[in-house]
Amino acid sequence: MTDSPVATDSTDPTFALVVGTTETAAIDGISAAGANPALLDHTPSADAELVAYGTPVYAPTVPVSPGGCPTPALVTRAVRELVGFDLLVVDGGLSAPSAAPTVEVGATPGSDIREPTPVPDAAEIVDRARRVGRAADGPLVVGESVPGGTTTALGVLTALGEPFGVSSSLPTNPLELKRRVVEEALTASDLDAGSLAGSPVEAVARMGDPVLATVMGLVVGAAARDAPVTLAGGTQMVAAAALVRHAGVDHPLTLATTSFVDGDDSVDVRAAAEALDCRLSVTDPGFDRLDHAGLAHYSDGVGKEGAGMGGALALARTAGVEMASVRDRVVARYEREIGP
Ligand code: AAM
Repeated sequence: MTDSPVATDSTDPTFALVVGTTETAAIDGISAAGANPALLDHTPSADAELVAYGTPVYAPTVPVSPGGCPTPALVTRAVRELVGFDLLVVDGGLSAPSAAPTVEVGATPGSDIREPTPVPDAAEIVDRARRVGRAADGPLVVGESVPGGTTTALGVLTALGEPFGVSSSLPTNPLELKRRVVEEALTASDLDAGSLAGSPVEAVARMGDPVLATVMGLVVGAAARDAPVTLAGGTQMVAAAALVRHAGVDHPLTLATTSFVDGDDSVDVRAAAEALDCRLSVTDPGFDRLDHAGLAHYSDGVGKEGAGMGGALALARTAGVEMASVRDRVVARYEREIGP
């Protein structure tokens, strides 16, 4: 392992972006990963199109938060234009069509976690994704887009008995609401906190979302071929790391996130990474150096992470690309896709 911000070796990484949905996102006030509730379902499809093509194709619009914070997929795309990484979009349960070429692992949209089994096919999804992770080339960098995903991550962490909190796409994390939803989900699934510590796949099936099942499988597969693995994201990737550890995998893992997650007072991502034996890489894109109203939302704690942004920024650093170049490219993308 090197001191590089991402886990890599001399070969080019595969950047897997897992995109999907959970009906948990429809709970009022739980997510800002879309301008309004009707658009949340389109966010993962749009994020995949943005990273693949640089522009929405079937998706109606570039995802923004209700206040106008642009999707982190813009940042991942900007880095891709500068670094040129290989992209593998995996359908982790999309509910709207995406024009991005996708790999199927049998995932369908996740139900609300207050249903007894929101991801009934979790075992099959994990197994298929494992085979994809095993077959992919080079180091694996894996990111996600699933609105409501921090709530399902909290569900999984709770079922596993892990004490870590989760972050949020909202500037003020609705943690009370999330805890209440997770309590109701435990009751609906007839579980207690920690009762699935020995059954990670069941923890995703009963308390999680199909994206987490897919990420878990990809990582287990990449670990089996001894590839360097980077979890590109924040606290949802903490839940993925917990699933992998509870599956008995002790392969080295890097968690590559943004300074916005690291700076989130509602959660201690450093402690979580350490407890799960993950190397932590934090990158600050320096948006506060720009006088840009859209990107300034990040400095205000909106968005924070998603679509593999932290891992993409880490890849830029590894490739020797200055953050100033990344910022220029993000602004150019923003102006083309959203406006001046
Ligand atoms: C993904 N696309 C996004 C976005 N995310 N577009 C705009 N803003 C975001 N934050 P929550 O649980 O609060 O919904 O946060 C998780 C979501 O936010 C995920 O979809 C993640 O990729 C990010």
